[in-house]
Amino acid sequence: MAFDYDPQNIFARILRGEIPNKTVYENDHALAFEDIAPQAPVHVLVIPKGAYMSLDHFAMEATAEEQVGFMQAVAEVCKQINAEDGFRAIANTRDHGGQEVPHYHLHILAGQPLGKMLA
Ligand code: D5M
Repeated sequence: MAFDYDPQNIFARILRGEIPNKTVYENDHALAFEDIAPQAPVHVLVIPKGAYMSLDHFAMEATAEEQVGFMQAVAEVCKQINAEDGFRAIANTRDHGGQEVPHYHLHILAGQPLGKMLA
């Protein structure tokens, strides 16, 4: 599959500093910031700094260093939220997954019971 990345998407613009964000954590390969429309008391997005449009694009084409950097950012977010009580991580992917912003992002939701999504 060919992954077609749009460099004008809003998260690319955040990474270029063209749009402000509420940064939670940043390293060389990833940025974590607060979602603008939170669906839970804690709603953080973790994105890679590379030009990857989706989870599968990132998993297939990102370097090992990028993937480790991304997961380190996830780990730092988990340290900052009340992860002991649990959380949900979601990666909406393309049309069927309901993805709106075509730059890979992992939603991390926490801070209240979130119910069960899958039986
Ligand atoms: O989720 C895209 C998410 O991106 C959605 O929860 C809103 C969030 N969003 C959109 N614009 C911004 C800005 N500027 N800052 C922070 N968060 C933002 P999806 O999985 O693609 O449906």
